[in-house]
Amino acid sequence: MRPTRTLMLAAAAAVAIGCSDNSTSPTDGGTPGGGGAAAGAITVGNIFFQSGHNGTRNPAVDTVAAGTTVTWTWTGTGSTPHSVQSQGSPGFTSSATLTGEGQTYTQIFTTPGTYQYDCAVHGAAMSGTLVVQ
Ligand SMILES: [Cu+2]
Repeated sequence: MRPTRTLMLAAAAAVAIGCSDNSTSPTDGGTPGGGGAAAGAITVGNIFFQSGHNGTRNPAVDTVAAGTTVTWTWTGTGSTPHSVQSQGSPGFTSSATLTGEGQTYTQIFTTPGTYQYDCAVHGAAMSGTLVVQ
């Protein structure tokens, strides 16, 4: 009885080690560097847009599936106003000019296309590209 139980414990330990080895390699893929946030989370900073998903900045370049809710969040902007301003075609509804930590602007993108945006206050000094597919 006792030897059998010891063997089973050894086998269980081996399985656990195998699992932890596998978990050290990322499985989500396509997330080089960056904050690791879900696709569609974008930081509005001084003076940049930055993808929360892959870390790209000026332009922040994000690729999302059609139907994704995209959220821009004002982060560390202090008293400096910014906006999310659609540029060119296809376009989307631009935000108001907002000031203050933690402000957010959300849009749901349902139509595939490449959307360009900047900031109405800072123009091309802040830029982003959203690829909806
Ligand atoms: Cu700005």
